[in-house]
Amino acid sequence: MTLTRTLLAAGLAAAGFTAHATDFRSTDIHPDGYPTVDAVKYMGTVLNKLSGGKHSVKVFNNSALGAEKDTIEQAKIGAVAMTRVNIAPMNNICPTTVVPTMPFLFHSKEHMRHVLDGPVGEEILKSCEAQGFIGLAFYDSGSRSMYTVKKPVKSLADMKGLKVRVQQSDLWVALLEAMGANATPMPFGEVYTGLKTGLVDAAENNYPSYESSRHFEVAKFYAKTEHSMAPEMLLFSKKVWDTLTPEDQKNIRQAAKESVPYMRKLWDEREEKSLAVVKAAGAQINEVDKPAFQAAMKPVYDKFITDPKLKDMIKRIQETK
Ligand code: GTR
Repeated sequence: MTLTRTLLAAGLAAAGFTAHATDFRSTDIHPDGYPTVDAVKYMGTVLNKLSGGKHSVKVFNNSALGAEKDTIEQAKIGAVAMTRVNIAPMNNICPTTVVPTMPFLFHSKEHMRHVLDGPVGEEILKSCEAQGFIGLAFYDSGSRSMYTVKKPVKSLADMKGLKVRVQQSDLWVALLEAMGANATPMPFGEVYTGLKTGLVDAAENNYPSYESSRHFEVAKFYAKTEHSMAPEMLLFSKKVWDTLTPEDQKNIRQAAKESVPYMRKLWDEREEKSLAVVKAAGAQINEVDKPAFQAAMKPVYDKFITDPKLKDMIKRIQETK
């Protein structure tokens, strides 16, 4: 065996793929019971049935295998078979993923689901193949809003000079800068301490992550900017994929597809539950002057949506009811 083949074989064995193994290893940064974690477990159950017991999925959640940037790398080299990440850390890797990340693009949860279930969603999933990832599905991630430690954000002016943690994506840095803030990219697992020690003044996320990470304990002002509905992605390592039979691949795609409505149900329930938890703990939630935030996003579109293909995708999304 050549060195590359030996390394690949080791990687595939680590990914849970050997002649006898049944479990594909999948990663997630979220804790037990988080909708993304439970949805991938469910996918494993479906896959087990479809494959007559040949394959299933084992989820390593709670950042057991590292932060999202690391697990994306692991999936790329085939050290894990699957990773569930937000679309943001894929922005610098797979260009079309900037599209559903764009600020104020979707006008409702239904609009977002409809688009991602349709041809635009399919095209984005498919386009990541060239970078070594089989896009299996999008999962919900609600809408992301700003939360601050010291004082509430009510208008765009309140963003000026605020040090805001962002996901590790150039688009996210530009987005916050367009709001007048100073963007600080860092992994999710470091945000709690970052907020507590004053390294950052603010972060942004949906209710379930604001709650499960306990960020609400250190940043109690939650301003409903609802600036992005950047979804979650379920990615399969192309390295591992290419070793599977067409039948295996079909089953995996099918199981992932079936986990989407399951995830959405969990998501809707969790959004309500998380909102109740943070409110009961004293989080103060306020509305913002949204049109001002929206208007400030033009430079972000001008900078990131220059490619005609991406322009066309944005147009098709805007035209989708
Ligand atoms: C959450 C998302 C994670 C991660 C996190 C973050 O909403 O589910 O995958 O992206 O946000 O802000 O890093």
